[in-house]
Amino acid sequence: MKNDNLFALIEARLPRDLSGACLETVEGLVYSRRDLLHATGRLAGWLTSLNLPAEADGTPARVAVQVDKSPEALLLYLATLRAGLAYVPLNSAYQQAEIEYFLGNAKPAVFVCTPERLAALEPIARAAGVAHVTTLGEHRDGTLLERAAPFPDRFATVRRRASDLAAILYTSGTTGRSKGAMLSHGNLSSNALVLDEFWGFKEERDTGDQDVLLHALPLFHVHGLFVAAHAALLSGSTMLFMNKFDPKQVVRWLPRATVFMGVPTLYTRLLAEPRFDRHVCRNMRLFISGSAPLLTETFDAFKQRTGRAILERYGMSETLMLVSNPYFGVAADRIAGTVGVPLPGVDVRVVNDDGSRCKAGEIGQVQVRGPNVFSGYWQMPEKTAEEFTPDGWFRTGDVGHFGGAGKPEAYLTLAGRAKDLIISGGYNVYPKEIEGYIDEMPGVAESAVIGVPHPDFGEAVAAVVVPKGAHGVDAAQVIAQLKSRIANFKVPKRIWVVEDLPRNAMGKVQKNVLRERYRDAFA
Ligand code: MLC
Repeated sequence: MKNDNLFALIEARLPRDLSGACLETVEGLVYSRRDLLHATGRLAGWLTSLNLPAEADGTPARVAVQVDKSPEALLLYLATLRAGLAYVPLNSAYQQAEIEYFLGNAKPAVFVCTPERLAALEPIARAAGVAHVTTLGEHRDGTLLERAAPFPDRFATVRRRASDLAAILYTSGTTGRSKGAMLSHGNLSSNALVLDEFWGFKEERDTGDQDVLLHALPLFHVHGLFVAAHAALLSGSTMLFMNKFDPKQVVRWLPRATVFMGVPTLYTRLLAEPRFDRHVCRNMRLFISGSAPLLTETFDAFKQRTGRAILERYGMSETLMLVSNPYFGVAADRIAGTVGVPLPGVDVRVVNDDGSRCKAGEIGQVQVRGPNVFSGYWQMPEKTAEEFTPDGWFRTGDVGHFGGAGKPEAYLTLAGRAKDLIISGGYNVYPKEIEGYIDEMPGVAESAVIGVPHPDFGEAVAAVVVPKGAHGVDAAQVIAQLKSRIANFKVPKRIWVVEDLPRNAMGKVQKNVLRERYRDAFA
């Protein structure tokens, strides 16, 4: 039987000579392909020794991880796949109450956190029934590596079918609670293989050139964990690994790189660096942007400064990558403001409310079907059913149009969101969740959370709050309280206290009026 485990695919692609670097940190550590195999072998050996039972239906045990970015965090992800278990990455900004929810929901058998957070998080993990709690620090410290050290370097990668669960990625929910998107080995590998060709990694390999990917994104989301890391691992590229995005460091290391992936905020911050220029980019063949809309002015400024056209693509946790601007062809084929064409093997349609296809230029709902699309939300069958059409297409929640305004008909332009979602610096934030926290504070009658244009984050979270009673609301205190409870990127950057919220005839809060009113708040 063929092994559809994604790690088996990575192994099959390894060159015969394992001594080459697959990962180098900017601090000077070098991990060869042999190091990758051995370290993931030991970690997978330790995980396997725990005899973690699968669910009755065969769903593998889960390994939940909230650590800072480091090469070992990536190795832990790969080892989890290798051991046939399911990986649950958690944003390092999440606070205790958020972690409590994720552990209670995913019911992992193993939880890995930073040494610093162990005291606070271990009781929460135990209360959620987690059997094994261990730690991993940013600099190879913590108990995880000690536990794995005695295990052999060799490990036979566990057999998995394409439909078997590989990872659960939590995405914020419209109703406030996060949903776990279940991704299979088949989802991950089909998407990685398509991108390998579509973005030219295969061609570089075939012509004997070696790509060097500068990896500066976090490791707990689709973009950094899957898109960037899989591209490098499958193509035999070297990853230049940065634990945190720092534009000065990027400028320093770019001359060694050929590919960079980022959210738009990374590109605007790079443009703010005076030393970021054509010379620094001289070896670069590709800059990719995603996770949030790239402004045409950023695309243009980047092209002017570097001579390179950023390739914008479109994806989400539930579908991985579905649409991309082209790599091959002239750079002019990358059209600013569009997210490009459906990837090979991925079906994308734009439909009216009645399900009929929209004409070119006509705005409708974007839906997708293909081997990249997840199997559903973890233990939420009703929610899953709602998000798929009766004929099996996933409703992305985005609205857009093919063609129109002089653009080729194959190109998709996103025109907005059907769901009330804010994307701040590449992180998704659902207003409902934040409103829930604000509304339960004493002195608050109600609130409306909105996204407001922001020069650095694209959109910033902001809140409009109506006080209850005579004492009013102290905006600074609301912010301070939120900071102690939820991930910092979700905390409103501004709060306006008002007497009442604008409502329509049906009594619904008119967020569009608020967005318009505060549009220039961060200008
Ligand atoms: C940090 N801060 C943010 C923020 N990131 N505020 C709003 N939005 C964000 N995204 C705030 C912190 O709360 C803090 O505020 C202050 O900035 C400094 O924190 P920091 O941690 O030092 O920030 P920094 O390192 O500068 O982070 C900025 C960033 C980061 C842009 C590098 O946000 C980032 O890495 N974004 C990438 C997200 C990503 O990978 N998305 C992929 C999703 S996958 P205070 O007040 O506490 O000082 C996906 C699918 C797909 O969407 O298609 O790719």
